[in-house]
Amino acid sequence: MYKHNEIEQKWRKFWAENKSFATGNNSNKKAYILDMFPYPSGMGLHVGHLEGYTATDIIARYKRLNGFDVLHPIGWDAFGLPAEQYAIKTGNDPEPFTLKNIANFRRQLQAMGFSYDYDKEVNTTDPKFYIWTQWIFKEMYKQGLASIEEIDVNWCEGLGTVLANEEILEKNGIKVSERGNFPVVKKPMKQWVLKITAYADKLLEGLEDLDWPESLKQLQRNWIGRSKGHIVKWNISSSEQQKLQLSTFTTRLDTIYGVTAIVISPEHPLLQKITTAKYHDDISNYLKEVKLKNELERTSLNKDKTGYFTGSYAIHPLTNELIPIWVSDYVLMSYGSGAVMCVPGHDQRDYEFAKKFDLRIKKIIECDELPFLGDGIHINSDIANGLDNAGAVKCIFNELKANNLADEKVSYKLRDWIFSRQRYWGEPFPVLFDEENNIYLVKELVELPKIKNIKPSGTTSGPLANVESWMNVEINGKKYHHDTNVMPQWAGSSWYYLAYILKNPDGSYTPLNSSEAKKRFEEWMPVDLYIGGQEHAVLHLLYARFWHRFLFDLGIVNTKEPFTKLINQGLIMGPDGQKMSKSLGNVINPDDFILSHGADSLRVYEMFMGPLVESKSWSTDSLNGIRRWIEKIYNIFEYFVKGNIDINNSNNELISNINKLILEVSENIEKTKFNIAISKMMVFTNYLTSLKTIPSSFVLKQFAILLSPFAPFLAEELLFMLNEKPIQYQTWPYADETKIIIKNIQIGIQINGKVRSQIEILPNWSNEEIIENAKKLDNVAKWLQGHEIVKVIYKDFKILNFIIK
Ligand code: ANZ
Repeated sequence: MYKHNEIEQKWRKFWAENKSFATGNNSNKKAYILDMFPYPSGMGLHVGHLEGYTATDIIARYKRLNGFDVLHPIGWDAFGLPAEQYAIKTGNDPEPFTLKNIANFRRQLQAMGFSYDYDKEVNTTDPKFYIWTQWIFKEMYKQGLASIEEIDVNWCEGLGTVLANEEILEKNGIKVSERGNFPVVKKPMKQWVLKITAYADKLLEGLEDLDWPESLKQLQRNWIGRSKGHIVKWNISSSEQQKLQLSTFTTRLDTIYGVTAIVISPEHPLLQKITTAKYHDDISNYLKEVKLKNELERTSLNKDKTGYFTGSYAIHPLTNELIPIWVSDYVLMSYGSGAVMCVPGHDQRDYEFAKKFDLRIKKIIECDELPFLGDGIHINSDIANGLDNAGAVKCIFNELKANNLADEKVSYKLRDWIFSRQRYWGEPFPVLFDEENNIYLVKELVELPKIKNIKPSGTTSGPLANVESWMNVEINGKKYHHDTNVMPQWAGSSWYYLAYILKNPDGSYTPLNSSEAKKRFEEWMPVDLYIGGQEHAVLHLLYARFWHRFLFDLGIVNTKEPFTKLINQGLIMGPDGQKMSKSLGNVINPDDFILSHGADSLRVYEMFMGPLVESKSWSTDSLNGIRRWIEKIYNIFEYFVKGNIDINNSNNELISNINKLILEVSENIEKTKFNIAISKMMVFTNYLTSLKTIPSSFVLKQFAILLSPFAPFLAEELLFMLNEKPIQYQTWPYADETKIIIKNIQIGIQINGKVRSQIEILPNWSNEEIIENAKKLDNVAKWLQGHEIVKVIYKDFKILNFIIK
């Protein structure tokens, strides 16, 4: 009788004792199969983790059986807010809490039979790990990519910290923190900033060759938001003596003859200077109003436009017309130059703005109706008349450039990465400040001090500010202090996939900047397959690509990109079709099902639910069905092994079927179509139940190995029943295609859509052969006689239709 608990326990023990999944080191074929490592929350693993982790595990096991050295590691993204909040709430240290959660996660992963090499386990909160996170930071600092800046940051009072743009959501037009849904406001603060913008082009270009979902690449492109355009410089008329100039950024230089206003951002540094006395009060009231709005509210197309005239005029560089300068919050200071040339005739937002404030609307491109946003023949445009967009841009740019009034410019939506968090549970910065706030890099590890009681320490510094003994350092009589902030959670996850490669069985790490590291990276990088949730489309995946590209530029790693192929697993929804959440009470706990149904059933079920990338709803009924299939496999083996193998009884059909199955399972694993691979195996087991005897156990052995990536515990037990060696000593079965019996295929033949006959064909016939043979059939020839065939419609092995006249 199939007893999953006994079987699973037995093989779990065997694998651990034998280090069955140790990273291989004998083959010149290498495969690096990576999961997005989990944040070890107090809740334990959820079924979504298991979906992605089962998928990579199937590939890892398949690759091993195919003679690859496989690196399939796991670790813990263990710094982070929940542990910190828990610690604050309970007055505990986040470290033991985190370690306890990790132990629980590890137990769950082992229960699922994932073939991780636990010697490679990493933990971002381990000083041996984060000394290298700090090292990368220091290298960035040396290269001018990390600096302290006073900037408008996203301040979240509820969390007591600054957040990156990527950590903020818009809910009903209000900015809130992704974690906890607390309101977020803008506030100037001194922060560490990483210049990811310096890598914008490299990050864009690097996307091209990646085997990633196109939609995900597009998300990253949009996030980087590269626009090629022009800066136009406008002299301000009232300021001849001061020679004030204002720059606008435009992607439509061709429309410059349609400009009827200049609109600047409320944060523009020239605003005060150019506002005339008459408009002063209006504008200072307006600025107060604007402070309360967020970016989305400001720039949405359908939001009512607001703004004020400043009282000043700019001189049109080509026509010398006086152009009124307005201020409006639909212009953002953080993009382009913080000022736009307003072309109401040919831009939607400018049109709405002009309508609201009665500005002139000029038509400068041939069209029926304004606003017209497309390309066309330019009119009312003096030197650009008769030209299209490209021609007009060129001729206008040459004219302006000659007078030094325009430049080419590329703008990015991407902002630099704010890298300070006012928290405790993170990597400390490896720096010291002297009393003049000069920065010194610390050569050694800067270890996070233990604190008894984590308390936020106000608005500009983190809880570390409370630890005076750690904060203040005296070296050779000179006083220094540490940074009160720590790094964001994204730091460790930006390079952890390299840390696995550096991790040694004795727990040490080979130095990231050593020649040994370089050699190992050359062996293992890039990651061949990375599977994880869609929620990391821009955050983690952009940061990790940035750090990796930086390490490439330093000569540390040998590839420009870290992750060659990436798959986003689909969401597993609750039984009610809704996203699982505590509040809906539809969360499925894997622990319960491992006990009741077994890990193998759970693995196979999650892979059988549907295509990996699609979202699907949980159904315990279907899980029961899978459990019955798993049990059936066990029973089939037991039946044959107990005396129903008859060597005198050859069966070509069985041999054909298993060889066909080997082809199908291999192909569908390669294509990550695991649900299809499983259904093929189901068809085969149904066939097996129809047999009284089989000629040898060889077929059973082959089947057990095919099953092993999906249901590894059962597969080990089946091999054991057959007296065969465990999986780690086996190889993937070879499909002997000469043994596959090809059955003829029937196709219906239609004449003008009416079925008139049918034909039996062989799968290797060409389309021409099929059509020619069909025409010769009596029942077809009869109908075709005396008619002209105007069209032949043939759908692969399904239908053949002659259209005749
Ligand atoms: C004149 C113009 C005429 C524009 C026209 C568009 C159409 P993308 O493509 O997203 O880069 N713009 C420039 N800086 C801005 C800022 N700080 N805040 C808000 N809008 C700004 O958009 C570039 C266009 O967005 C620029 O081209 C500018 O409007 C506006 F028929 O200039 B355009």
